[in-house]
Amino acid sequence: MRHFLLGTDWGEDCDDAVAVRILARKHKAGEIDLCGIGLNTRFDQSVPSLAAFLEGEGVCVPIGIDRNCPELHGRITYQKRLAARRPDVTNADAEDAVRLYRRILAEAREPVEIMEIGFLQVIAAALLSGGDDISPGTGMELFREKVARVWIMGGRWDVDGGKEYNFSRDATACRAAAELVANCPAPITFLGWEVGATVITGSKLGEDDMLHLVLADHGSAKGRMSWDPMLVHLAVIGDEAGAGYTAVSGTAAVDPATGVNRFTAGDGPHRYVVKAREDSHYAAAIDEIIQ
Ligand SMILES: [Ca+2]
Repeated sequence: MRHFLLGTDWGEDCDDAVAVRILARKHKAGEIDLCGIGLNTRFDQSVPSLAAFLEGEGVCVPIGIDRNCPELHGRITYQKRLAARRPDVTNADAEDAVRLYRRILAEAREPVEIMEIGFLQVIAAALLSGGDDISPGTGMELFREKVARVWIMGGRWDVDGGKEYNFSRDATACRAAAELVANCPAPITFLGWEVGATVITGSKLGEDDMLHLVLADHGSAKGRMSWDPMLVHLAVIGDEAGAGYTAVSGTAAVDPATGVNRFTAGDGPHRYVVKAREDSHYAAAIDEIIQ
């Protein structure tokens, strides 16, 4: 059994919800162990809406939230309907996400893989953390001992000097992406913006399906680009070629001031994926899981 942590910017975009459904279905089927979910954005209804969504999926997974993240008031669309199902839950009920990451890694008896489909400040802070009451080990020690691979939806790898939202939204996002990519002792596979932008999933859900309502509330009732679902689907398969991609190996770097990413091909700890199949192949695979 493979064990996964998920980091998500659950909030503005709805492709995170498609990704969470994939993981919930795989977890419920006993195909993977989803150990926890860390929220790297914080809106009024972040935790209650995610708790309601997970409950609707029939799974119970620990939720953490970045307590240092300023409360955001962006274009949130689908939290309100979900949060109404769990009026008993507030953001204060979730553990700090960095502590959640440290705790899960410290307690893990088998390797853990980390998937990130949002901003990287939580995983970067966990990596650069010092010992605490959870574990005397530093984040670097915990990662070296426990983290087998990191899977990241982020960057743009089809052009030199690509720039993508998860690495560049603000100064915190830029710095975190640079720190994580430069220091992570585990290998990283990136799925970039260019991979998911033309793959549409979620158009075949039933009218009453909770995920359909999420997509509809977002204005994407006919489906949404598939950045996050493609990343988690790739991670769950666990093999780039097996998931329908060519992997380019080398060393990635992110500019801490701008979030611009670059890649030097060759021997190195990083890979980014390039689609080896038609878009319809990935869309069909994901739609089959989420229906
Ligand atoms: Ca996301």
